[in-house]
Parts: sequence; structure tokens; C-alpha cells
Amino acid sequence: MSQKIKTTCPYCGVGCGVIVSQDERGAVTVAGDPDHPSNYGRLCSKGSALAETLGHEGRLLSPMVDGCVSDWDEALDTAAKGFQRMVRDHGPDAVAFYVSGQLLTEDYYVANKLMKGFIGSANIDTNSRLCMSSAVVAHKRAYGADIMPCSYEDLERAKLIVLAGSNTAWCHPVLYQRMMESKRQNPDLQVIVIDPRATPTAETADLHLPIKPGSDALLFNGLLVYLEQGGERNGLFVNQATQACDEALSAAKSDAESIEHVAAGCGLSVELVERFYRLFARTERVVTLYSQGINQSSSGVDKINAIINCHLLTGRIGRPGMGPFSLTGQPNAMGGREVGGLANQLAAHMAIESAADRERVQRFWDAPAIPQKGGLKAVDLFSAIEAGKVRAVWIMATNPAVSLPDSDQVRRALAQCELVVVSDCMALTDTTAYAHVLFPASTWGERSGTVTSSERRLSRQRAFLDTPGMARPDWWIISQVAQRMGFQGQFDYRQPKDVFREHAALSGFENAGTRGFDISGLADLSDLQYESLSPTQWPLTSSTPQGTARLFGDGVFFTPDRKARFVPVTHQLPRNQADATYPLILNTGRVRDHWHTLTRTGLSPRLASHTIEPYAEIHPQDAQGFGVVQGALAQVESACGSVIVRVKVTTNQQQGSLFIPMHWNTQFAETGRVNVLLPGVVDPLSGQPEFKHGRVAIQERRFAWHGFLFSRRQLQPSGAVYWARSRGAGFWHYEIAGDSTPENWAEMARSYLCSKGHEVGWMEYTDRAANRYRAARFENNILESCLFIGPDLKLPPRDWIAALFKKHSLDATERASLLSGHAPDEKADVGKTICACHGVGEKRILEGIRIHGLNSVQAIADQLKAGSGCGSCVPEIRAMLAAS
Ligand SMILES: Nc1nc2c(c(=O)[nH]1)N[C@H]1C(S)=C(S)[C@@H](COP(=O)(O)OP(=O)(O)OC[C@H]3O[C@@H](n4cnc5c(=O)[nH]c(N)nc54)[C@H](O)[C@@H]3O)O[C@H]1N2
Ligand SMILES: Nc1nc2c(c(=O)[nH]1)N[C@H]1C(S)=C(S)[C@@H](COP(=O)(O)OP(=O)(O)OC[C@H]3O[C@@H](n4cnc5c(=O)[nH]c(N)nc54)[C@H](O)[C@@H]3O)O[C@H]1N2
Ligand code: SF4
Ligand SMILES: [Mo]
Repeated sequence: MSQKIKTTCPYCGVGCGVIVSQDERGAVTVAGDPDHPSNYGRLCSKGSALAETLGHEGRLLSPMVDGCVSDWDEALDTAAKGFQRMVRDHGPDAVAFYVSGQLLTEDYYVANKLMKGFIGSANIDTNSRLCMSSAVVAHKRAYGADIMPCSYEDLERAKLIVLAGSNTAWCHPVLYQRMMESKRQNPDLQVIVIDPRATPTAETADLHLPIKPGSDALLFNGLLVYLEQGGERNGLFVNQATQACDEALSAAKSDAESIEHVAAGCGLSVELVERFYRLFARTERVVTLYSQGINQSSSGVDKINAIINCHLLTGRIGRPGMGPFSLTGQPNAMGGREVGGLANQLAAHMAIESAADRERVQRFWDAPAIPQKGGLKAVDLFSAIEAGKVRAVWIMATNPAVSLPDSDQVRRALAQCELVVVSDCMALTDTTAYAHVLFPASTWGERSGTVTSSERRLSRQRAFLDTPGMARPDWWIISQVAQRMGFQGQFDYRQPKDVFREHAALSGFENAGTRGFDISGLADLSDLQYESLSPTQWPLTSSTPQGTARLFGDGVFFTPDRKARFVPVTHQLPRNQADATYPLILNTGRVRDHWHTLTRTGLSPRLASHTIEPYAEIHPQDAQGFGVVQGALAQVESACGSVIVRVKVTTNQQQGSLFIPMHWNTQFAETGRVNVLLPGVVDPLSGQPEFKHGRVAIQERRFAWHGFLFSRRQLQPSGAVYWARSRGAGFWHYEIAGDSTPENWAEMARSYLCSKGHEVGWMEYTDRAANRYRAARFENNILESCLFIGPDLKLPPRDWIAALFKKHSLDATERASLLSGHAPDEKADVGKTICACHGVGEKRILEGIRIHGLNSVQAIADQLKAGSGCGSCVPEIRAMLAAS
């Protein structure tokens, strides 16, 4: 009999429900929960591959102190005493926490309570600073509270969906699938994508505006003027429910003088801008979604307010099928905002600037201290660490040595910080490498609590696995440290539900409708009710026990006079502009099947095969101009650092900019860490970094030799200047390149592939003159590892080698072909993986289209199975069909 448990996907902010089944032997399968209102059974490629990421490979299984295995008592005491000493000697602001939207609400609540109420500093910030802090500020400016008014359901009820700075098809795939499904049901639904790149999302949209990077506020200011001049103002709503409309309009008018002016400023044709404006003007039911292309900007807050202004002018907010919609990235980005996990928030949507709120929270917590002002925001926090102002930091569930801008600065800061405490489930990350105290955290599958999705929907994460080793949940670790700092009474939680009930009670404490975030209806949940809690949207009070799908439909907001605010915006281009030294704009973001710093998806063969290396996308004309070619390696340089990445030449990239994914780090490709290129430029209002606009130069990076190696074991390719590793089915795949040719290839190869004193079946081929070398190592006829080196990029197809690793033994012909470097069968090379679910490669699909006449997504699914699984690759298949 198999056991079934309902929980929530740990990846993106869509918050899909999953059902986990486990058979008697412990084998886990994961399926979409048909009853969960986020996904109704759907999953994307990442969600579908969750069962592949549950192994204990690389896990941190015991506490560590100063690099040595320790026990809980020693590790907890070391951290607690260290923090106490810093507070005593240097004051509470010498201590900081840097936490994460991947913590559960219960963990987050306890961390925030310890810092703000008991250590008495507001120095707790979160990686959500990098993610949606601009949305928080914009929402507060417009609505008086950090509230996202819409529901996912609005995407099905809309007639027009505008996606601004969002690659939804890859980053919120299930929402994208829902949009595409409603488009099938309702062909009138139009989708517009605003993105400098032609992403898979843009390629399937009705209209794509390949906007000049950073110019969105101008576009939306122009839209505001167009709507006003076209008579689209909702006079009743504007008069009764808003303030400052005229100020915003006059700012927009002087900013966006004419459509021609907007078109020129945004690098778009007048015709395209007009089409967008006309569609927006004539469609009452419009939802505008925005994500990192808008938020991660030195003027992200203004951009969001420029968008919200258009919805306020037309009164398109709070009713079905319309509204401004902030897409959140992490599974619990929203939960973090609810508990007040940002340095400039208090708790439960109360304001740190308000004396009354401070007093209220202090009383509720029975806390000795409450900070009088906001704390350090992420980028400033790490500067303060380097400057020695913050002397102890506790990092939880985030990898700032990779994910913060100017990440070499972060490394310098951590290297000299007096006390670095890190809670992570993985032993070796770029950040854990700096820890004095390392706490082993339990992770998805083992932990239990709640998360909140983009649409304000609270869902349960439930444990279904035993926690390995000595790992413990984050709320427990934080409570233990708090108790050992002397705060016994207020942190004696026994279960996540104790924390949850307190959090829910605080949300309703002396609220009386003044604060939008109110889940007081859940404050008295019994243990059983918490266990069986089904997904619901806040506010959820005694008068709205079923939750709330939409807010602001009544035209009542959370400002003092209860009216929404228009915010006058003058567009500002990114502070980084290209110049002669750094002629290209650097744009960064995500790939379809990887999650952030690869600690989870990097271990899944199915997911890793979609993108195996760090790369830069560049327009063909730029590639020619800068002398870089498809498939070669290039060096990309900025004023603060440099990386080496593979070149992808594509017209999807606009001229004058590059795109490099954010995911690679020291564990997976030492020279592929894109954040060494980006300076710590932030939005002055929100502190959110400008990840989408760096300035860089690119040039060819010549190497004396190129190669690749496959091995069943993880290796250290010393001697290679460039290396990137990727997980395959049963092997690790390394792409390598080096500057100096070794005296003896065989010696180098053995140093890579052979463990010392362990001589094994070994075949090799050397052509010194041509600088070619091949070697393969066998154990009982099973291919154990192999290495291919050549003077240039002409190396055997990797998919052929990958296929050989699936075989139980290789026959003589196969061994011979390995050494000759020629695949015996051309078909063995299927190309880059497109469909992760069924492992179908690009070449197979192209062959199907060109040779076998497959002319629709359905035909390809029927014949090749590609696209018939989770559907995440359908946008790419559509693009291949369109290109043929
Ligand atoms: N596969 C995958 N999915 C994820 C994640 C992941 O790591 N992998 N992470 C999750 C998280 S935490 C987040 S925050 C979300 C992010 O989700 P998204 O915001 O959709 O993802 P990004 O790729 O960061 O950026 C989105 C787009 O912004 C565009 N852009 C850049 N500059 C501009 C500009 O000036 N104007 C406009 N209009 N667009 C611009 C980029 O070209 C890019 O296509 O994804 C979540 N989902
Ligand atoms: N260039 C560039 N940089 C970016 C971005 C970009 O678009 N471009 N986007 C930014 C954004 S939006 C985000 S959200 C960040 C994300 O960046 P990070 O938050 O740094 O990335 P993750 O790899 O998700 O880090 C999560 C860590 O938590 C650990 N972990 C997993 N589960 C648990 C748990 O239960 N408990 C504990 N204690 N640890 C756990 C994982 O092993 C991992 O080390 O990156 C930002 N950086
Ligand atoms: S869209 Fe994919 S990654 Fe996001 S929650 Fe759903 S299954 Fe998980
Ligand atoms: Mo994010």
C-alpha cells in the first residue's frame, strides 16, 4: 500500500500543489495535485522532476564548528554566545541575519522575532530584497499596504494579459500553461510581452515589444497619457477612490510628450507602441503582470507605479479579470513579507516608522527591545560587514556568495567577518565555505509549515521523509539559539503550528481593518485543523472565513484617507550605460530547468541536461563585430570582474546587449559566476539591485586545447582554465579548456580519471602533432570514464558518449569507435535536450519537422513524445516549428 501526502512544490512562487506517493520500499513519486487551485494537477519540468532531487548526495548531516564535525549543543552555544558577545561589546546593530524567501513562514517568523524583538536590531534582511522589494515599496506607495490585489483566476477571466519583464514560460511555467489553456478556450484573449529579448514567452505571444533595456517607465507613462487623451479615465473611480491623478498625468505628459517620442526612447516602432496602447485602451479586462525585468532596476519602484497608475486611471483593479499583478519568485517570497522579514518592515504589515506599531508588536511579543528605525538592506549589509560595522552574520537558506551583485565583494566581506553562521541543507556551497558555525537544516520533504504564493494563497508544506543525519528544521534551530541567548519563555515552540498560531494572532492583533494582512481566522486552529489546512487566500478573518480572492474591489485602500495614490513618475534609464570600454549592456536571468545556484536542480540529470554550461547570448551582428563565434568560449569583462562563458549567437538577443544566466557558481563552473560582473547598484527607494543592466565587453577567449570528460565519479579537473560540470544519467559531464598543453597527455588524463594506486582497464590514443588525445577507462567492460582533447571545438557528439554510459558493457566495435572518436551511428547524436520528461533532443525534433513533416505540437507529441509530459518545452517546440 502506498502512502499519499499533499504538499507544495518548493520552487517558484506559483505554489503548485503536489501529491507525493511512497511505496513500501520508500520509492517516491510526485504528481500534480488536481485539487490545488494553483495548478489543478499541472506541474512544470522542475516540479515533475522533484523525486529525482530527494537523495542525500551532498547533504550537510551534522553541525560543524570551525570546519570540524560538532554536535548540536556545541554549535548552538557557539552561535548564541558569539551573538551575545557582539551585542554586549558592540551593540545590537553589530549583528545581522540574512534570510530567504525559501524559508517557511514559521521559520521566517521566528527569525524576525528574534532579531527585531530580542536582539533589538532591524538588521534582518532577505534575498527577497533582490527579488520583489521594489514591488513592496510600489504597493505601499499606491495602496498604503503591500498587497497584490489579483488572483490567478483573473488570468482566465482577462481579455488581455500584459507580461512586463517576465519570462513566464520558463519561470512561472504553470501559470503560463494556464494562460495558454485559456487562450485555447477563448481565442480573443491577447497576450503581450514586453522584454528586450525574444524569450520563449515572447515567441508565443500575440505581440512582442522588444523594448530598449530599462525604458519601461517611459512606455507606461506614454500609456497613461494615451488613456487619458482617449477618454478612458474612469472618472467615478478616480474621484472617489484615488488621489494625485493630475500630478501623475502632468509628470507623464512632460516625460512622454508623444507616441513618437516614446517609440524612439523605447527603441520600438511607432506602430508597435500604438498597437499596444490601442489594445490596452479598448480592453476593460486587462491584467498586467510584472517580474524581474521591471523589479531588478535602479528605478524599479517607479516602473511599477507607472504600471499601477494606468490601472488606477481606468479603474481596472479589484474586479475579475483585471489588475496589476506582481509575480513573486520564491515559494515563500510572500510569507516573508507577511512576517516582516525585510529590514524596513516590522511584522504582520506593521511599520517600523510608527511608534504605535512598535509599541504594539513589543507588547504582543513581550519583547525587551524594538528597533526605532529600519536596518541594513542586503547590499548595504554586506558592505557594512566588509567595513567591520557588522561583526556577526547568520545566513539562512540563501547563497549570497553567488546571488548578490558584486559577489566577490560578498566573499571578501565573509572572509573577514568575525562570526559567520550558516544554516543550509547542503554541505558545500559558495557560502557555507565561509562559515564558522554550520547548522544542518532539513529541507523540502522533511520540513513542515506554510508558504504563500503570488496570489496570497497559503498552502501547507508537509513532511513525508525522515530527516537524514542530525539535520533539524530552521524554526527549531533559531528557537534554540534564542533560548540559549536567554530568551527562554518567548521561544519555547514545540511545533511549527505553535509558531503559526502566534503569527496568525499577531496579524489580527488590534487590527480592526487597518491592516490588509489579516489571517486571524486561523489563530485558533487546532493541531488537527493545521495538519489538514487546505489552500486559502488572505485576508482570512472571522468575517471572511473562506478567504479573499480579490482586494480593492470596493475602492477602499489602506492609506490614511483610504484612497489609492497615483505616483508621478519621470522615467530614468539605468545608471549603467554602455560606453567605449564596456560597449554592451548585460542582462541576466534564468533558464528553464535550473533553480538559482544549482544546489537542487544541478543534481538532477533530467533537469541539468537542458542547459549544461554557463553561456552568453549575443546578436549575430554583435558577435561578428566583437569577433566571437557560436559554440566557442568568450571572456566577458566589466569594471569589477570577468567570466568565461560559451557563446550562443541568436537573433533573440537584441543588438547592444548580452544575456547570461545567473545560476553558475564555484561548484559548477568557477569562471561562470555572472554576479562578479555586476556592481552593487540599487534602487534608492527599495534597495533592490539592478541585475538586468550591467555594462560589459566581450572578446574571444582562445585556448590551446578544448576537451570534455565524462565520469561516473565527481572529479577535479585541475589544469583546466575553463571547466563546467553537469549531471547526466549515471555520470558527470565536464567541458574543459586549457592554455598550456601538458608535456604528457596520458599523465594528465590519469591524474583526472584514475584514483591513486588503482590501475584499471585503460585505452588511449595520442596524436601529438595534431594535439589530439582520447582515453577511456573501463571497469569490467563498463565504461567508467573517458576524456577527449583536441586543438579546437571539433570534438565527438556528447550525446553519443552519454548513451554509452547507459550500457552494461561495451563491445569491441564500441570501444574502437570511442578511441577513433567517431560515433558509429549518426543518429546517436540527438542534440541538446528539449523535452526533459521524455529525454527528446533538438535534432530528433528538427528531423521530425523537416523530414517526417510533423507540423504541429500535437503531431510531435504523438510521434516523438516530446511535449507530452509536463509541457514546459512546448514554447520551444512551437518556436522550432515557426522557424522551420
Ligand atoms: N526555471 C526557473 N524558474 C524560476 C526561478 C529559477 O531560478 N529558475 N527562480 C524564481 C525566482 S526567485 C524569480 S524572482 C522568478 C523570476 O522570473 P522572471 O522575472 O520571469 O525571470 P528573469 O529571467 O530573471 O527575468 C525576466 C525577464 O526580464 C527581462 N528584462 C531584462 N531587462 C528588462 C527591461 O529593461 N525591461 C523589460 N520589460 N524586461 C527586461 C529579461 O530579458 C528576462 O527575460 O523566477 C522564479 N522561477
Ligand atoms: N545576476 C542575477 N543575480 C540574481 C538574480 C538575477 O536575476 N540575476 N535574481 C535574484 C533573485 S530574484 C533571487 S530570489 C536570488 C536567489 O538566490 P539564492 O537565494 O542565493 O539561491 P538559492 O540557490 O535558491 O539558495 C538557497 C540556499 O538554501 C539552501 N536550502 C534549501 N532548502 C533549505 C532549507 O529548508 N533550509 C535552509 N536553511 N537552507 C535550505 C540551498 O541549499 C541553497 O544553498 O538570486 C538573486 N540573484
Ligand atoms: S510552476 Fe513548476 S516550479 Fe513553479 S511551483 Fe509549479 S511545479 Fe513548482
Ligand atoms: Mo527571486
